[in-house]
Amino acid sequence: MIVVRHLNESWSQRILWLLDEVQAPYKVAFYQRDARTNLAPVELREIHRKSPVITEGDRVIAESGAIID
Ligand SMILES: N[C@@H](CCC(=O)N[C@@H](CS)C(=O)NCC(=O)O)C(=O)O
Repeated sequence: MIVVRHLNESWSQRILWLLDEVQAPYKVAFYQRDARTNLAPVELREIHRKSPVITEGDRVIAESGAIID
């Protein structure tokens, strides 16, 4: 199943909207920006440097355009 690695206040919100629109099954893993730097936490950066990113098993897909395609 697709897991949306969702960073608060980020473009990954668009991926949640898209998956809802196409009624695709997915789960959400939530990540919070660092309160001081506003950067993504290390747990997310270990998967990919930027949000949005989705995973499905071992596959990692980053970049909004690639995810939407
Ligand atoms: N070109 C990328 C842009 C990704 C991007 O700028 N992500 C920002 C949030 S919208 C981010 O991950 N910021 C947290 C950080 O840099 O640590 C895309 O469209 O996916």
